[in-house]
Amino acid sequence: MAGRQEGRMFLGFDFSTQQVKALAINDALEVVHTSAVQFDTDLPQYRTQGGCHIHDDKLTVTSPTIMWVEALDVLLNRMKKQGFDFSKVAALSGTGQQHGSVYWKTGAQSALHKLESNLPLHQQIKDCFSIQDSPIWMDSSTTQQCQNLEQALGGAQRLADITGSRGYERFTGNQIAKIYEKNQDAYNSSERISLVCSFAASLFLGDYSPIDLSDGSGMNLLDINRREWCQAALDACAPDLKTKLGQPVPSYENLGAVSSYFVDRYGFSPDCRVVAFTGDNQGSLAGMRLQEGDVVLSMGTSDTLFLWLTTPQPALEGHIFVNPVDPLAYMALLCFKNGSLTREGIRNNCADNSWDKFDQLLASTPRGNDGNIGIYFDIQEITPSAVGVYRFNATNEPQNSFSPATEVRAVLEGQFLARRLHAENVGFRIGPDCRVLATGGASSNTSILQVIADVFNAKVYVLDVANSACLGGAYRAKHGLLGGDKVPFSDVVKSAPEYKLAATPNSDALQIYTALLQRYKALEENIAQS
Ligand code: ADP
Ligand code: XUL
Repeated sequence: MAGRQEGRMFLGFDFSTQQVKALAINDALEVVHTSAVQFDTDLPQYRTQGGCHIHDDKLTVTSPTIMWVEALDVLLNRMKKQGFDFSKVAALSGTGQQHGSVYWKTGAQSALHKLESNLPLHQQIKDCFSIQDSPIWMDSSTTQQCQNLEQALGGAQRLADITGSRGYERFTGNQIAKIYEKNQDAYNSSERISLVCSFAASLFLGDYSPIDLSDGSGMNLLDINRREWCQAALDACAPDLKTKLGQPVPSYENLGAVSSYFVDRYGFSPDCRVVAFTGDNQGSLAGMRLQEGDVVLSMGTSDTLFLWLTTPQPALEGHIFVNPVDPLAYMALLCFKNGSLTREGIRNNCADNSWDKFDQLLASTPRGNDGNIGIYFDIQEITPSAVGVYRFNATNEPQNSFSPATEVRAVLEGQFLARRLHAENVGFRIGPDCRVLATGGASSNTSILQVIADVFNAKVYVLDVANSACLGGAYRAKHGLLGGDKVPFSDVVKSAPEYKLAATPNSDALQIYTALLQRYKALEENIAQS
């Protein structure tokens, strides 16, 4: 086993929208501790709802930067009271909500260097920020800045080719551009701009942490092919931005020892290493131990796909990031808003609110649904940009309704054909070793998993990974300590629990769904265009 040592632990933190979490694993990768601090309830003085403030325009969404610092104080104190032995932590890493940004005022770096262990962190750095309220990923106030950036780089597709995504309101470059336009003094007095993840790493380091290449890909600023800032994108957003962002590093970078503040106050070992933090989605990819050829299909309220890509094909939909465990590879993130709630709606209409009845209706229909195809975008879909409910028979004629059994199969086949289509649109190829790793509420339904196996013509495994982002942080801490470029991440996590095989494709699935996919693609394209 890669470098196993008795007694030592690895810590992962997750600075997410609603809470800060910590999770520790031992050297055998078993989870030995978890703790969390909820912003709304544990720190009510900041008056957040869901960890943020939605401003009157309904578009601007921020969180008080210092709240995140105080949450860390509370979290570490709690762990100390619970008897957590910080001296055993060999390395720590973590994640942050993607895209959010922190503005360090001139002089903040020297404040980080001089932290005094007898005082809480938040008291010492409360005056270190030139912007008090960090814009977060829920912000959608920067449409104008996105248009400017796309125009400056030669169009939306060109921006996607370079940075992995077309212009998105929440992406940090556009947020920085807005701050520069609206509050030039604050921008000019910022000596450093961090992402939420690199900000969190900076607290542990007692110095500015670089931005990692993977979360850095969520800014519309990084050239994901050359793995360095795209100067034209920086120039289009704000002056002198390169200096303020610092040089990006691979996500497994071992950044140095933990600040003496944490050694003296909490009993960390002075040898404890801080490994670069990354985005929460990237952390989940690591926590779920995605490998080349794998797809994660997360079916919570909405459906999200994580893909491991070697040759990405940036598109006008979805996001391509540098891969967080292998900087020569990529990951894609695709969000589908019409997921579980759409399936649930059809269960309620066609199957008397019962998943059992839903499963029976599904079993009563043949794979391929006699050529019937349904597309159910109850609410405005993200991937693709379209809305409405559409039904077609085997000769592509629009239908007003389907029988309940046809409707049940149509929603599942339509949704998973869409997941596969859009995965292939950004460069994913289903190879013979492809595994679909299913997670989230709907992954408890084996009938649904069978449809996924057939549509993808791949084995489906179920993953029951709680706190995957945090767990990914702990795994990545170990990877970084062992030298991220020397040991493959897959070796480091080899001893983690096996996945459970849940569904295997039927022998006729390839033929049926290859044909159906072609038809689905043409029908969906028509809908998206109109
Ligand atoms: P989130 O993390 O977004 O809150 P969850 O991962 O808890 O969501 O998933 C919740 C969803 O799981 C529900 O909306 C429900 O539709 C779906 N779900 C739960 N059980 C089943 C089932 N047996 N079959 C299909 N879907 C299910
Ligand atoms: C991803 C995104 C969200 C945040 C949530 O692009 O905006 O998933 O990372 O924490």
